[in-house]
Amino acid sequence: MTPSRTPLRTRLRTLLTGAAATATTATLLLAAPATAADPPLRDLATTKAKVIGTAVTGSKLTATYGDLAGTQFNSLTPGNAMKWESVEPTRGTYNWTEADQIVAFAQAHNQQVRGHTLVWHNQNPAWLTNGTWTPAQLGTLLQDHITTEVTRYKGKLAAWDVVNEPFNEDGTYRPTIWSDNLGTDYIAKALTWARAADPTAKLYVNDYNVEGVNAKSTALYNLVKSLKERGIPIDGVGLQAHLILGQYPSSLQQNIQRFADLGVDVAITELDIRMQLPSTDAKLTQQAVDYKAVVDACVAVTRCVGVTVWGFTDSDSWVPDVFDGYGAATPYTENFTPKPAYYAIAQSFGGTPSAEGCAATYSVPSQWNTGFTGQVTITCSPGRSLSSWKVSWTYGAGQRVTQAWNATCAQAGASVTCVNASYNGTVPSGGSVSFGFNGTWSGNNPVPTVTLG
Ligand code: 9MR
Repeated sequence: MTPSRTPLRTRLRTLLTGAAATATTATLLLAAPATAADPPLRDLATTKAKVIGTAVTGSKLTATYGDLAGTQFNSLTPGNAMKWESVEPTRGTYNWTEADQIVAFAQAHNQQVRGHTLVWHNQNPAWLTNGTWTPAQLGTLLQDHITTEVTRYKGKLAAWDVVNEPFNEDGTYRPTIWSDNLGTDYIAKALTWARAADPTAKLYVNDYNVEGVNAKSTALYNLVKSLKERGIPIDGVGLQAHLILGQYPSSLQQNIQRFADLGVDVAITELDIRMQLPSTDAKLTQQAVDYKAVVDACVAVTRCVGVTVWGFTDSDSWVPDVFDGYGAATPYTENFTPKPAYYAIAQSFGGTPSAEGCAATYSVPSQWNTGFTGQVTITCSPGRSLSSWKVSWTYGAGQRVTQAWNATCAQAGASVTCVNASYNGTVPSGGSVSFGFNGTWSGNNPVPTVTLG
């Protein structure tokens, strides 16, 4: 079949059937988002016995943000909602609204929840940090806080980040309101109180810059070792993984393995990989390599339970607020387009790499008694491109392609295969290419599933 202009007869029919045709196209485009991997990340992760999680903001869990959070991930971490300043802004007055909302959303979507976080030096309520307390009073306040919050969600959470960020970079204990007043054994106490309030939640110590083997991660290792020797309840370590483009810690898998060998689980709890803005195709490609390396390391170690990204879209990331000129750290753009990093995660969990980041959609712009005009659009995400393409589908109701333009199509039985013309094989990063065809139908004209590859 040779490329040609749309015949006059077809154009007239397009005009005549315009309203119905527009509706058909709109429906098809809505029903067939060109941007999601198939299957979703959570299904892929499950095949590797891992969880894929994201930090979320409760108020955003509607529309596209809610759809993606619910369908792509099987674990949620409240980004801020369970922190002490959020749940007890005034002494004795609790606000569980956002935390409850996130837990309810997770239950409705068959997701785990990681509680975050019970003991930290940040995001404590002003009444606590500005108060004057004896060590004994602080101990009681902390015990009450842990007991109240853990009891509220007893049996509902998979895990708690009980203690957050206890170490300095050199592996010494960070001076905080807790270590200064209660000594470093506040960690053992916090874990013991959490276990008493919910015997089923896995209890973690969580920190950043502990992804590779270094002084800080060795301090965490020694802490866990001594807690276990003392019989203090400790189930896992959280490696936050707030990384910088191109600075993947090459000893990550070895580090995960040494904690596993100690007898605790490991979770990547806050993964993001920031870059200097603006993002470019080259940076997004490097970011995908880095994301894949992190997820691969988790997949390689049985006791690594999974990976949580710290916000799944760039519009919900802490990075631009804190690192001037940096951003684009998550797997989705601000407009919810999956980035190469998204497809890299999918690939780590066993997704197919072919044409990843590009997708084809089939629509029927016009249709009349025995004929129709079809259109296929191939779209690539930012950072992904094609230099040639082949699209195929199988008709389910006896349709036949009679003529195509901007592609060379062949039909054998019900199977149609179309390849690019000499002049339109390139689908640019973030761009699209379309081709059209005329066909015949009778009875009905269902939309086939289209494969790009
Ligand atoms: O994502 C959180 C952001 O909205 C808050 O402003 C910030 C305040 O400290 O905390 C962010 O989350 C942090 C997490 O709780 C612990 N590890 C570092 C995260 C990024 O700062």
